Amino acid sequence: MPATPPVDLAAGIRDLKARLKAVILAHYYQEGEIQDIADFVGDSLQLAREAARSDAQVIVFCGVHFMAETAKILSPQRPVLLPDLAAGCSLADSAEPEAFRRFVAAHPGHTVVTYVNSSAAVKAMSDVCCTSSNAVQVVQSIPPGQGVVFAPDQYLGDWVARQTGRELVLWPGSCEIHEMFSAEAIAAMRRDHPGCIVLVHPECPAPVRAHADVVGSTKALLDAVKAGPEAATWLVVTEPGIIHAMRKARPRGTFLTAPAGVRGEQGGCTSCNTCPHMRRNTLEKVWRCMAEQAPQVHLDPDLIARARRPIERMLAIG
Ligand code: CIZ
Repeated sequence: MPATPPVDLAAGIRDLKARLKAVILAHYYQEGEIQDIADFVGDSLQLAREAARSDAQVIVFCGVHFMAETAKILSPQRPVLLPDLAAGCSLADSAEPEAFRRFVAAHPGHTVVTYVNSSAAVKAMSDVCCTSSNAVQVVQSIPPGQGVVFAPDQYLGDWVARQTGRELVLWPGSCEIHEMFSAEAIAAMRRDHPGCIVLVHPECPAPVRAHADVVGSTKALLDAVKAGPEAATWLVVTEPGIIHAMRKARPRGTFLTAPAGVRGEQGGCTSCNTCPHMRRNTLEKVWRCMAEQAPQVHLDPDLIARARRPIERMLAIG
């Protein structure tokens, strides 16, 4: 018989957290009310580090499946709860493991750099992982002249190639949210809000990035807001969940969400820029997964061992 959630879900979650000796990790793209009950809020690199370092008995991962898998790979002995197992990722899904195996085989001798937004099976075929926070550093750590395959995000790969001056063989994947932003609509918003500071995630295509004052990972964009003026207007060209942390950092700031739209078209919809996978998690599902200790992420131990090496190599790079 399913348990009945308490009226005060946040208090119920705090109570279960103490009973389970759990740590709650939440990604910046989660709903604000989930970020507010978390012990740590961060990007996938920060959360991977937190998962590895925490001595909690249970990890509750409020994010999408590949992130919870990464936590499980780094902490295989501990249960990793994901409030909704169906919280997937269009980018991770854009690299189907068998097709990826053939792609890697077609580029013998290349170092395979894989964005953590990928399945454990794809990580297991990689030499080193990266996140958007450290992708440039990871590619720079590979000796010049060495061929590099970069997967699965072609736009992040293109940005990294330009930042490093390296030629990268790009897997043609993308994030359905970041790919949707419209360069023309962003230019129009800049005209409507003179002086606004445009923050763009590197998963966006180059014509969108061309409008940016700052290009960077969620953490880098948040750091730019923290270092910026108290009462600026910011145009945020990434999943708008990050605005919760930005508003906390700069309560007098104005945060505008960028419209999504079919690329090349003017205008677009400001709710299409919200990741439907991230938003599958709700406060009630967080409470329920803790109450029932399910659903959990399960991975084959052999896959864990193979997927762990590229993640550890990334963590060692810094
Ligand atoms: O790596 C992550 O956490 C994602 C999905 C975006 C970012 O830039 O932090």
